[in-house]
Amino acid sequence: MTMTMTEQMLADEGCPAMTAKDYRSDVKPVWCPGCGDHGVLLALTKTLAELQLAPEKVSVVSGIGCSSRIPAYLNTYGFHGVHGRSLALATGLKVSRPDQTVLVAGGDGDGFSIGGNHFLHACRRNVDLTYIVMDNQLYGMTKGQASPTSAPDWEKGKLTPGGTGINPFHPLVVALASGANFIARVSGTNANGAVPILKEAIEHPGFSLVHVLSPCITYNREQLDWKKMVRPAPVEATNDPGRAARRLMTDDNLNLGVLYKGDRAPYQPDLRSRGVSVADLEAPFQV
Ligand SMILES: Cc1ncc(C[n+]2csc(CCOP(=O)(O)OP(=O)(O)O)c2C)c(N)n1
Repeated sequence: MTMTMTEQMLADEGCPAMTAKDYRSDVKPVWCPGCGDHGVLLALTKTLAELQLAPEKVSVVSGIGCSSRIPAYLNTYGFHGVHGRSLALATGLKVSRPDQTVLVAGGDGDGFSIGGNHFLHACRRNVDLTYIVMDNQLYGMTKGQASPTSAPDWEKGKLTPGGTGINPFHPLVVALASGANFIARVSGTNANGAVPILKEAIEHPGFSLVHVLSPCITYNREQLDWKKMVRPAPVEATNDPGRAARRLMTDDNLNLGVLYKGDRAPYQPDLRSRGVSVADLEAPFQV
């Protein structure tokens, strides 16, 4: 495969390496000061610098929400899609452009409510994507409604003053049961701690879920306590889905690190050998 201009420059002797700053666009984040998503942005730029990926070889796809604004703040390709459909977009992109490193980002509402069905099938298909979910256990952008990961007794939800009374969705258990190939959790308040895990997730073939505890200081200030409550997972990552299932079923949402690392082969259809080109696929949509 021919090198892109940046790759060629990086390969040339004496050319300075890409730094985290090189992956930031000049758009200033609109997130509230103290929002965990700032930490994710920083961790992501540091990870891309560690991997020395050429920005034009990386695509970041998102849905809708505060967290889904992240592609605008990066100097890579980006697609700010519609609510809950980031994984469908990213799947299409990766199967037609396997040379791209495709990252998907968004919130718990985007990924587990409106996008819930896509989440199940993205895990099942196991296309080589890294899905970063910034979980603040609420809908931030629409001003603090309960989400599928809200605690049942969280009484400050704008539409649920008495709490939802419903047990939260456990994205990691669902991901494992649906076939995800890599499952990890990081904290949005510890960017440096997130870097090696994001790196491993990007490098691991197949569908990788990185669950981020990303506090929303505006609609649930108590989430700032997560910083004191999180801990490294007490056991090493396993590649045994049965053992991972037992661990995840008792996971209290506070264990950080790689929790499951599977070895399923990613789904990557060879469109060319089937005689299907991107131009063929696009043809019916030409206006
Ligand atoms: C089809 C559709 N339904 C509803 C909305 C309204 N809406 C925008 S963002 C959002 C939820 C965002 O929550 P989350 O994904 O958790 O992200 P956060 O803002 O907390 O980062 C909703 C319901 C929309 N934009 N489009």
